[in-house]
Amino acid sequence: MLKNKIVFITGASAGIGEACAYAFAKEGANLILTARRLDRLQEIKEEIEDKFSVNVLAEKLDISNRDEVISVIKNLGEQWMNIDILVNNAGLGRGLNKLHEDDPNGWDEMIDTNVKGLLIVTKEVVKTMVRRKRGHVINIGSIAGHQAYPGGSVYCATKFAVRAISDSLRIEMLEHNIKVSSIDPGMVETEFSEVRFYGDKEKAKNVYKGLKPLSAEDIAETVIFCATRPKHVNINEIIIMPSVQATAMVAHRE
Ligand code: 8X3
Repeated sequence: MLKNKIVFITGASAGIGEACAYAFAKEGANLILTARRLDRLQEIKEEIEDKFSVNVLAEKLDISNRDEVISVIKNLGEQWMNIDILVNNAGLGRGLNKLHEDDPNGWDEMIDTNVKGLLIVTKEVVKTMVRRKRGHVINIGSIAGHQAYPGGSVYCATKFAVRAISDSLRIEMLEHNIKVSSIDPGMVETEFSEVRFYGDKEKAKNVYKGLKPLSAEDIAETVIFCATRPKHVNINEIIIMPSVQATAMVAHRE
């Protein structure tokens, strides 16, 4: 079902994005992998092309740079322009501080990437899907788009925004035969916490202490599930949590 499809993935150099790249390649899809770290993307490209007989295009892209997004998508060329599936995965958290003690620079990073970046990538890719009257947008949201928690005002706000964007877009796309899904995980062990705590590995490790979090592969599997439903079926939204986590703030640790 995914064989020879073209899948565009943001934030593909690590974590959920990278796991999605391997999962789609395993199904025979061709991949446009984008991220800021081109060296990491090149390694992933080589390994995937080695292992699976699919084509991979690696593009350096910072989705918070609007001009860069427009230019990369505009210049994809004949072979790559007919994108079937967009996985909006790139995103980050910065800090877990009370609003009145927080660094506004982190707010800019989160809003510029998680919201404005996702918007411009979606606009540019969806334009091409609307022309072809086919496509599927899969957004990686978060439990933080359903529940606010202390220290999460801006991160949660960005993920509430992603949820609103998915819901609006789904309505707009009905007449264009384009599906919109959102996958909203709880704790997934990736570089997420390390980035959130500005490289503090100890703090990051503590987030997952005493419990088994989701893996990036668990989420990639869910993305593939959404992408392989029959034409008349759409998964609007999936909230996926580790079995030992009930809400954004409540988890059982051994
Ligand atoms: C990340 C999950 O619970 O740290 O999106 O907000 S959480």
